[in-house]
Amino acid sequence: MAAPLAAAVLLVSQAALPAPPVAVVPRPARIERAEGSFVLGPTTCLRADAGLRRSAELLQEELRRATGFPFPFVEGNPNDASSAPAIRLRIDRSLSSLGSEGYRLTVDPAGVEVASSAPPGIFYGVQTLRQLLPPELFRRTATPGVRWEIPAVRVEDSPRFSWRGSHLDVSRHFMPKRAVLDHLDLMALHKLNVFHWHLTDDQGWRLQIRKYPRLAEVGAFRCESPLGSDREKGDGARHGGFYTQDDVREVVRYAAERFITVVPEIEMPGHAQAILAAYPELGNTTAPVEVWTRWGISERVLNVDERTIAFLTDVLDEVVDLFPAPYVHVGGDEVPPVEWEASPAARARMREVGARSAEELHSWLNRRIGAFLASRGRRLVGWDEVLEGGPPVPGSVVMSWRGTKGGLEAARAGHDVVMAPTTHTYFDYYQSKEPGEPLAIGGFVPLEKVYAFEPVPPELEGMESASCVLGAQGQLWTEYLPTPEHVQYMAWPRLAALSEVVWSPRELRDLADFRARLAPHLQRFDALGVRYRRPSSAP
Ligand code: TNX
Repeated sequence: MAAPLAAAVLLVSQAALPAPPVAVVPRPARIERAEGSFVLGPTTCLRADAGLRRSAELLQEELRRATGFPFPFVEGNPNDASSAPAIRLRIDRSLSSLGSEGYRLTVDPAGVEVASSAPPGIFYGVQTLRQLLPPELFRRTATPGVRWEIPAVRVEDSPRFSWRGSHLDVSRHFMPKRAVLDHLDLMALHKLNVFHWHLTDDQGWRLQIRKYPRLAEVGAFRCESPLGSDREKGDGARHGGFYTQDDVREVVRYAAERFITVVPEIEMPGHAQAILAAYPELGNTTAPVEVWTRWGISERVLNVDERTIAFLTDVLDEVVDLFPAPYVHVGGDEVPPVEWEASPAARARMREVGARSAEELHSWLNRRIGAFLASRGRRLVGWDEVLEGGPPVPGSVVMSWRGTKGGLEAARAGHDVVMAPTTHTYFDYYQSKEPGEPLAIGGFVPLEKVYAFEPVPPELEGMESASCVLGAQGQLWTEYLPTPEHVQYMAWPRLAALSEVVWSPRELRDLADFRARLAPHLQRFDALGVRYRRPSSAP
């Protein structure tokens, strides 16, 4: 694009102005500054190829809101060089070497072009573009007096990993749908593409299931929660909530518009006390059971009768109907063997299936469920315990949370792996040792530690099995995160650091550079009203 004369003149007159900062998070693989800038104005229009309409509309809505300019769509051949200044979104098959998520973004004084071989790349190019604009872009009304200047750049970018995840536990504390949608928006801004939705646990079942209405009616509410860090005392306050199937469909569609896959987690056979409160016949004993009012690991687990397996597959049938993702997470972590070892029925089941221990029985259950999911065209995802007691169903994905050891072992055995170790990716852990930090579950995962995380273990470097590491994700367990604001405080900016770990080339990772970009990035959070934690040592 050649600079029209007017723009060139403007360039000269701008020479004295400080250049707008270029601070994109996650850091693009290649970004070069060029001379000058493009300034949005009342005549700027939008051009988008067919098939990019929704991405173009999302951009249009935001630009209109923030600038007050109309940004009309101009149809027609996107290659025809019209004189109107434009932001152009264009499919360009010649960029296929960047992959479907890669893009090229060119800003020069005549306009903006986002090009990619596929729609996801266009979306990510737009995310970069948003961050090249002044932070007032992220306000909900127009800010008078802002100069909507975009520095001239040429960006070529594509992600390092395909699984760039954010996990959110909505069981320990229910998060309203609004908060989930807000979280998806923030994920999109950081080019994160997998939302791992932890929907069920001992303390609450959050998903309407038509065949088993008591799961939501009974399982979604508990009579109280633990009081602060006190293990004995309760707060006496009823807590709960669930998502209707219509809510879920909305969230899934909202995510899909932002190229985010929603992976639901339905925990079994442990972390299932809320199921037992609703349907006690699925348990191992007749002892009364309620939706749990304490944190920790409950010994109450599901039994492994055929009737229970039928219940689970019925539930999963509704789940696969709601979630088009190729993956379903079935938990599998922290299953105390106490009840199975004491239960004559469970012991008989062990003999019947040839399991020599509770661990092997659990592995047998995983394979049954994994085979069922495969029959529905889905892959099982499980926490790294699924490696114990026997091999998981081929095609399973292992989520390595107790360090990266399980992930390493799984990758060596040829399973795909997502790294989610407590050491670097548990964002329910403390992020600072400063006094006044709100109560957290424990641990210490400061921003720098997240930033330093390397998803590929050194043992796999240069090996073929390194490609089994699909990526990594940050965990937001909510025992001590009672509100959406508190979730944001724990998530940001640590999740921004993680976005760089999973998106940017490894050799470009540079903490000082990240910190320098974080300062302007936090202004975006300020404009959005995100309740992030301001890093103490940030400039
Ligand atoms: C361990 S990670 C759990 C969760 C807790 C979390 C708290 C995992 C698979 N299980 O149930 O919420 O620690 O940090």
